[in-house]
Amino acid sequence: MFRKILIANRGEIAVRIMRTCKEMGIAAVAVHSEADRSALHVQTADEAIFIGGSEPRESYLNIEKIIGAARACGAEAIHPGYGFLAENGAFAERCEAERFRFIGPPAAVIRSLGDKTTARTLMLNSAVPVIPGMTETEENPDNLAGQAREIGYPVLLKAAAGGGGKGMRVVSDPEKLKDAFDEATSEAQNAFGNGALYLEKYLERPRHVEIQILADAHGHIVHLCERECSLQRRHQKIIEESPSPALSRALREAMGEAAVNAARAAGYVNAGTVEFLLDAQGRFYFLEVNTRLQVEHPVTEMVTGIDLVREQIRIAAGEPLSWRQEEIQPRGHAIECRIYAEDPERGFIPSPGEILYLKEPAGPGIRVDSGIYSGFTVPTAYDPILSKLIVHAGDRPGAIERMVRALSEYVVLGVRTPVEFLLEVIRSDPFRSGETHTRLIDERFAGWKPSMSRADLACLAYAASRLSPRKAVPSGTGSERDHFPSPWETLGGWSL
Ligand code: MV4
Repeated sequence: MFRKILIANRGEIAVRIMRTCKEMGIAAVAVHSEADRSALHVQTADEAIFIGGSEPRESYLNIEKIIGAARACGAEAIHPGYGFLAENGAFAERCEAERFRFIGPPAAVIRSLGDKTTARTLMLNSAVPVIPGMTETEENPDNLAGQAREIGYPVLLKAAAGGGGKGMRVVSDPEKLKDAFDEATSEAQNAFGNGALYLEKYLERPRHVEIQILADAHGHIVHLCERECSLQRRHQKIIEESPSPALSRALREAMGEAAVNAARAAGYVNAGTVEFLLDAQGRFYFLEVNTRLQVEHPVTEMVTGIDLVREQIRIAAGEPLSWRQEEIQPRGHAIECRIYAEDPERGFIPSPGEILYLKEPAGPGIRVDSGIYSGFTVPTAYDPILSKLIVHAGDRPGAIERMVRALSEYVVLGVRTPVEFLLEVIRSDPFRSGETHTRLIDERFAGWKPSMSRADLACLAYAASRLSPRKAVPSGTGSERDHFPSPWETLGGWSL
């Protein structure tokens, strides 16, 4: 087993990975940027290495800096977390070339699954149901009209290098095909440096159901059931759960088997997620494979009792899977809410800044994967995720009650969060009845307003900061020790 792992990431996921390293007796090394000098992942690590400026390109996205840090500390393996370099084939390749074990799939697998048309072709050849559509990209929009007619309108233009909804356009009639193509191709070119597009049949209001898989280097593959991720806002997942309220035991088994076939077809090794769209008739279709640990992995950990990071590390070290398929039985129900520094009153724009006061929920069946503490300044340079709140209970109604309690206990002052919004969604009738689909949030909760005014919240933040104990001040920053900025200074953009 490895003695030392470098974690090429930041925030809550870096802290999460370090926790498993500790339990396994493996030293965990953090890397950090300028903006993250006092970040929680730096304080949690056994060792921390400064790798550069706050801009991701200068630090967390910089392959040379990461490799240099791994060399400097003598790490044997690198865990990429999610985002940043996690699905970068060149990075995985470089790790292997430098003799660091990459904790993820082989570079060639990352590359082939990263190309959506290649992935579709792989699945078509392996008894995995695929959304009707093309398996080659098309450069000339004039050549698409015939394909679109064959597939049948409405069709969806997608970027071959895509994911996350960028470079995607729904086209409902032939007249609009050319304009949609021009928009989508330039969006894809800007986002991925690759404007190649293809067409799929557009499924209306599908559910997004994904299957977690684990594959070891000895040809064993298991699935860890599904996560229901249908509640999204503009392609950003906000609530995830397992099991999915939409799956029967038979459908779970069929989708699990399809996911294992998909992994086998791709030559997959390590943890991965096979995404499917599920239509109202219970038909499911392959969407894509995510070749990383996902943000929402904890709901799977809660219902299966399996530590996915531990399995990732064991697999990367060449050990066989710890579990046979028959041993993996989901128990109870888990729900995750993502807590971002974002302003629900202003279209969920990022709301970075100093955490003036923090009280995280606790108690039976509650897990908080957090990357912050009271006194930490959430940087502007990165995705503003603060934490994930995960609850586990015997059944779905129990998990909903528990999530209501947990969200009600959660207090974050100094930055805006969606806690109140999430409470309203979790308590809503469509959520309670499990009628979740990918457009529910945009259709039912558009124009939502918080009950408390910004001025009231600012007063609360001020009072809380006077009542709270001294803020944690990281060592080595003595000059800041005597300065306790008042909330009126640090509330920055807040207008009273
Ligand atoms: C689709 C679709 C409907 N039909 N493909 C959005 C992100 C990208 N990875 C795939 N996405 C979709 N692909 C076909 N053929 C609808 C979506 C989609 C969606 C998918 C999952 C979760 C939320 C979504 C929200 C809007 C659209």
